[in-house]
Amino acid sequence: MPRGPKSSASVFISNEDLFIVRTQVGIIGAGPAGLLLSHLLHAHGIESVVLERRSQAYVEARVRAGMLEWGTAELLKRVGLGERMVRQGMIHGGFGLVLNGRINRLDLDDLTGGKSVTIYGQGELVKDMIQARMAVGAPPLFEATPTGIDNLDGDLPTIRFLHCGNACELTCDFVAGCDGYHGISRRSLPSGSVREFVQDYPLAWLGILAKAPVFAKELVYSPHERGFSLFSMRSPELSRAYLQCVPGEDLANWPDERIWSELRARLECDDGKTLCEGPIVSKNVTAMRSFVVEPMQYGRLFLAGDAAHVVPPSAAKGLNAAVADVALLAGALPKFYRQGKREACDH
Ligand code: RFL
Repeated sequence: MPRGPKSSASVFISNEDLFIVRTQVGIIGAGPAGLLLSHLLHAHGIESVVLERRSQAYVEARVRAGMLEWGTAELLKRVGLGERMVRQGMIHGGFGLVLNGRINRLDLDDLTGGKSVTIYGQGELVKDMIQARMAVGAPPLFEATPTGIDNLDGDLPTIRFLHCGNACELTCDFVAGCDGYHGISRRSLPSGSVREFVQDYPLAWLGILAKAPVFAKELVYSPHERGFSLFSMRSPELSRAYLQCVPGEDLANWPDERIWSELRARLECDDGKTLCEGPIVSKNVTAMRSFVVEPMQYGRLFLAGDAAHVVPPSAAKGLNAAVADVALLAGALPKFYRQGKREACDH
């Protein structure tokens, strides 16, 4: 346990139906940012409580990122979260770009001096992180819905939340807002305390996950007159693919046959390779948005990951940026506990 002004345990004190919890860092959101932050803080001897409004099954089943940059994969291995990723993830040393009916390979390994990327589903990573929290007796509190954050300017901010019908409070030294773009953390900041920049794009992505063998060993990006398309994967037997569509596209207009026929039209080249079809197990439409807030801190609240910035999924960047944010924050917070000054972790 670090020295410093507060090193209190995370305790539940039941006061009739009001539960009061005290911890060092209150983390809102059990996505990659919140779970990794909790893991990294634990390694520094700093206690945290993760509040997640959804169920464990829901957060583990969310189909989102798949491409982990080299730096992200290296960090996960270094901090003991990479064991299954190393066994099951797919290392890609390049990707294909369809131009003039041919797949042109860009050799990432060659261009970056060996910094290949790892294909490993966000849901799998979230499962690994939850297991790691459970292994040390600090599981996230699922189905806990924050209703407000008080005293962000003071020494002891408090997160009010509902859990199993009970009104609860989590009092902490710091709050980490890791609750994504739609979360409560950023909305709890006093108006005018931060600046927000948003760019919505006039297109969206229809994403599918299909139990179908991959048709290419690496990702294939295809700018096409019918609209952009990307072929990706989660394993050799599980294909992931995206089609550019209009924002708010109605999935009812996209039966499976139309999706496969559109993917074939946009992705297949003159090389004779054909897409393998299979049952589509997930379909969704994702808006394309760029967003950033600055600064990412107000008083004792730090924003991290999608709560602070969003890049369109085409960049394959959001999860990697979330990991970078919390690595930085987890490096700064121990300074507070060593020096006893909040300014030690200002940015
Ligand atoms: P998350 O993952 O949104 O997690 C936030 C968590 O907070 C919970 N929550 C709340 N909890 C309590 N109280 C509230 N009021 C709450 N409000 C929300 C949510 O339930 C959730 O569990 O944010 P985090 O941790 O910052 O992680 C960010 C990443 O999820 C995101 O940037 C990536 O998924 C973006 N992304 C990709 N990133 C990559 O680095 N590589 C990729 O290949 C990649 N592909 C993608 C993507 C995102 C996509 N979509 C669907 C947006 C592909 C797609 C299609």
